Amino acid sequence: MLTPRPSSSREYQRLDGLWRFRFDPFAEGEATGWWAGPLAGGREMPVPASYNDLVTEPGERDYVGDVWYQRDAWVPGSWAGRRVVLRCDAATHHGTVWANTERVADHAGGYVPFEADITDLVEFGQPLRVTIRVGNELTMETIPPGVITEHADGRRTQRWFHDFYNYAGLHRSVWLYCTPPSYLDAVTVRTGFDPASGRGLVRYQAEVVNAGAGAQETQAPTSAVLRAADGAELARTTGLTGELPVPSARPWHPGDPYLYQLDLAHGEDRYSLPVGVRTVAVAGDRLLLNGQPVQLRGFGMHEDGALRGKGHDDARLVRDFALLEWIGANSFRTSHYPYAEEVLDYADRQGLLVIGETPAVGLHLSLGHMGDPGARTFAPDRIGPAAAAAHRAAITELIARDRNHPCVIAWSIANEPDTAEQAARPYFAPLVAATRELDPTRPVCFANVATAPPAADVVTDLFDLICVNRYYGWYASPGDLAAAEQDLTDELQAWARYGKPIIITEFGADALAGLHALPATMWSEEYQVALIAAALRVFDRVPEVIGAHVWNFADFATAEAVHRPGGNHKGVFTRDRQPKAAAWLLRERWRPPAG
Ligand code: GCB
Repeated sequence: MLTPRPSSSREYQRLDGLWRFRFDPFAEGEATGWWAGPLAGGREMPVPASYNDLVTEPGERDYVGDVWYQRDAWVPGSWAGRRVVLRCDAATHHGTVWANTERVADHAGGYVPFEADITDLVEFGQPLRVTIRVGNELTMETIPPGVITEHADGRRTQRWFHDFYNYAGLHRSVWLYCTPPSYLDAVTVRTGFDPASGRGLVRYQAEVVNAGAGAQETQAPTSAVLRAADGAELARTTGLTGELPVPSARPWHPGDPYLYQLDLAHGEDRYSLPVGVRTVAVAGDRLLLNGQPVQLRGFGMHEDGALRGKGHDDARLVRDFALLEWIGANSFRTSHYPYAEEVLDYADRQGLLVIGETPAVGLHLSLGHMGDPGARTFAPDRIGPAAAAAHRAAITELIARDRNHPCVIAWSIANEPDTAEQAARPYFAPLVAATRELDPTRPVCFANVATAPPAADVVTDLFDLICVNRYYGWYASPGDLAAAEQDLTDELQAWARYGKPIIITEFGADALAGLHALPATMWSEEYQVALIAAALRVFDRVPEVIGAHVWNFADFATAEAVHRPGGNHKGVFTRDRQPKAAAWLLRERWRPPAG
C-alpha cells in the first residue's frame, strides 16, 4: 500500500467533509442493510474528526458500539480502464467498508490505513455510495485492550487501561483514487551514508502488480530515478530492486532536513516519494545519526484537540510544529499510536526526529487508577495469543506505512506494559524479533513503566534503547522534589549499567494553567517548572541519558477520573496550544538566546 501522492498516472479525491451518520446501538445496521441505500436519520458528521465532542448527549459521547458513516462520491468517466481504490486512513478502532452494496474491506486497528480495490464494482462516470461502519469496542483481543460491561438496564460502558480518551470515528481522510491496471504496490527505501567520504546510497525495493497476472511477458519494466530537491537527475537504474549512489550526499538531519526525490515508474504507473539520506545506529550508550551522537529534546505528544478530538487537523499540525520549533525541541514520540501520515511527512520536511509507537498501550492490567490491583496481564484469558497476534499486526502495519520516513529513528512497540511479569518475556521476545526482521535499520524500544524498575523488569535486554517513563515528584514522592531528584538519580544510574542509551520518554507534572503558588505546590505552574528543572539536572548528571521527552506537549482529554480535572494537565502547553510557565523554562534550556 502506498501513501496517496499525486502523479501523472494517479488521481486522487479526498472524500472529506460532512457524511451521513448514525449510531447503531442495537447492532442492527448490517443485518437490516443500512449499507444498501441512503442512511436514514438525517444526521451528519464531519470527516476527519472524532464524533464524541460534537454531540450533546452523554450517552452519545461515551457510546459503546458501532456508528455508520455514508456519503456519495463520483467515479469520473475519465478513470475508465483504470484500477479504482477506496482507502481509509484511520477508522478508530474497527472499520468495515461498503462500496455501493458490496462489502469490500474489514480492518481492525484504529490508527493505520486500509484500502480495497473496487474496480470491478464501480461504473465509470456514475455515482458511488461509500458506507463505513466504525466500531469503538476494545476487548482483551484488541490493541489497545479494554473491557465492556453490559448493565442490567441495557446500558453498555467501556473501560480501558490507558490514560487518554477513547475517541472514535473516521479520524483521517478517506480517499478514492485510481492507478493504471499494472501498478506499483509498495516500496521500501533504505539509505546509507558514510560521514568520512560523504558518500550516500539509496536502495529501493518495489513491489508491483501486473494486470494479466503472472505471465512473464506481461511484466512491465520498472525504473527509478533519484533527483535532487531542485529536480536535477542524480542517478537512475532499472529493476524491482536497485541502488542509486549519491557521491557527495547532503545527509538528512534536524538542522538540514534535505530531501531527495525518488521517481519510480512501472509500466504506465508513476510514483514519487521524498527520501532523506541518513543512517541511525546504536553504538554502546550512544544513539548515532549519520555517525554523530544525537541528544533528543522534546515531548511525548497526542493527537488531541477541542471539538475534533483525534481527527487530523492541518491547522493543529502547523501550530504544534511551530511550538516545537519555538521551544527548541528536536524530537517527539508518537505516543501512544501511529499519528497521521501528514504528521510524518511534515516531520520529514521540518527535521524532527520521531520515535514511532504502536497502539500497544495499556498492557498492564493492574496499573494505577486504570487497572485492578494485583491483576495479572500476560495470561491466556487476559493479554494472550489473540492480543499478541493483533499486536504483531499493529507492528507490521506501522512499519509498512512508515518505514520510508527519514524522521522515524526508532520503533517503540509498546507503552508501559507490565514487564515485571515473567510472562512478559515470552510475549515480547517474538515481537521484538518480528520488528527487527521487518526493519533491521532502526533501533527497537518500548517505554518502561515505574512498576518495572531494573531489579524487576524482565525484557529490557531484548531492546536497543532503554526508554523509561518516570514520575518522581508526582506519582512517587508527590510534592517532595528533593526525594524525587535523589530517587531519579539512583534509578537512572541503575539503568546505566546496561551500557545502552537511555531516553526518559516521560516525566512531568500536571499544572492547571493559571494556578500559581509560591512556594511551589502540586498542580501549580511553578511546581511543574520546578519538577522539570530538577529532572533536567539529574539527566545532566547521567551520561547515558541521550534523550528527554517531557510528558506532555499539551493538555489532553482522558477518561473521567477524580484526579483528571478536565483531562490530563501535564502539557507544557494548554490544550489550545498556549504556553504555561514550563514552556518558557524549556525554551531557555533548549534554545538559549544567541550570544
Ligand atoms: C504514563 C503514561 C501516559 C500518561 C501519564 C500520566 O506513564 O504513559 O499515557 O498520560 O503516565 O500522566 O499519568
